[in-house]
Amino acid sequence: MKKALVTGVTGQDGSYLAEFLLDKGYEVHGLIRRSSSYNQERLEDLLTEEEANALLNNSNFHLHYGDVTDALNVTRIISEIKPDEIYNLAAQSHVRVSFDMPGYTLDVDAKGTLNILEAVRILSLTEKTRVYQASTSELYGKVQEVPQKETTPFYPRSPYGVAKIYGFWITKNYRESYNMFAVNGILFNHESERRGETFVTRKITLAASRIAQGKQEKLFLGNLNSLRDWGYAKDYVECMWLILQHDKPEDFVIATGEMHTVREFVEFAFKHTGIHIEWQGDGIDEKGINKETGEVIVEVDPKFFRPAEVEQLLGDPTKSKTLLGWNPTKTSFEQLVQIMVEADMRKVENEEKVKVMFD
Ligand code: NAP
Ligand code: G4F
Repeated sequence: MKKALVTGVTGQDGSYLAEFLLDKGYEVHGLIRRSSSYNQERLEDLLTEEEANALLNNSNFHLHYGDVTDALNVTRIISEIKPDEIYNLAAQSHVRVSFDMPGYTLDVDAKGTLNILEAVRILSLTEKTRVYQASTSELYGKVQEVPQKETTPFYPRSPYGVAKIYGFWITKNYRESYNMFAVNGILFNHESERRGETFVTRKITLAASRIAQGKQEKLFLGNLNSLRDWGYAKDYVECMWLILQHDKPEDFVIATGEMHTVREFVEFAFKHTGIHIEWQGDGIDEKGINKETGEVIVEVDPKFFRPAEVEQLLGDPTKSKTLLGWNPTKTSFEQLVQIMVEADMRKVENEEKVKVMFD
């Protein structure tokens, strides 16, 4: 039985990956942080009762308290498990928040990655343990080429992107220096019903569901023109695994090859709740109006603008399609929006009216 260690197991991708690996027959070890409030919802509440029982009562699933910034702790856990595969998904993953917390983002996203690679080296596991690093399309930032592929030069635009660029290169450097199977998945945005509530897609699907059910009045957003290549997280975790099963350690772009604006995402999400949006005005005065009632339900709030923006991201998945046999469009953009809205319509049914939205 293969053993895998997943850091960031309580996050969107970590929770899907843990399920995926358990289904493949792996013994899965997850790293969780101590928190004053409960942080295991994605491993429990967001799943159906059947799925949650299957995951939490699975004798092949083990949770370890830890933090990737704590090198001693990470080294001890790796020395006890001696995993065949490590998926380093732990990160301060919010781009706007990284402008508020650049130092912390550096510690987790850059030094955290080094701590894992160093532990594998110090413990003489370089021949046994394969390491997957969660790299990101944010590395391309101010894009130098459209679409972006494995050879496109990087130009990060946030403390998050800059910290992740260290993660990318240190992974490649350990591969080249110590002959390790250490690889980067350069993943473009991927979303799901488990997406964190302050990322734009989930913020939109939750708000659209609440507005449709009379539990929220308006949705405030930042840059509506921003373009993203959005895929479905459940499809993307399969690719993380495929990258580690490949015969050669190589870096891969994972994307759909299609991009949409934030504005389009808003239109599709509301459409699935039965509300049709009409846009009026420009720039910070642009408003989304409910066509049937004439009410303003979407407005722009400059507080959600970023000091430096990534205006567009579009990935070229040719390499992963050809070498890994991965299907980038298993779930279409419209299906993704529908899955998220349907889940949030069910979720908000039992909610009280929202009092205040800070983010
Ligand atoms: P997410 O939902 O924000 O999850 C992040 C996970 O990292 C959570 O489990 C979090 O724990 C954990 N974590 C944060 N700081 C940690 C620390 N210091 N030590 C240990 N664990 C820590 O992110 P995601 O969307 O699943 O993304 C997974 C990874 O892929 C991240 O590295 C992200 O940067 C990268 N990525 C994501 C996308 C995307 O579109 N989703 C695209 C490209 C790359 P808590 O639950 O305790 O906060
Ligand atoms: O959903 P977002 O916050 O995701 P972003 O910044 O693209 O980052 C995500 O994808 C990366 C991969 O490319 C990951 F590496 C990263 O960890 C994360 O998962 O914002 C998407 C776009 C941005 O251009 C943002 O300016 O939506 C725009 N936006 C407009 N209004 C908003 C809002 N973003 C957020 N979070 N909140 C808004 O109100």
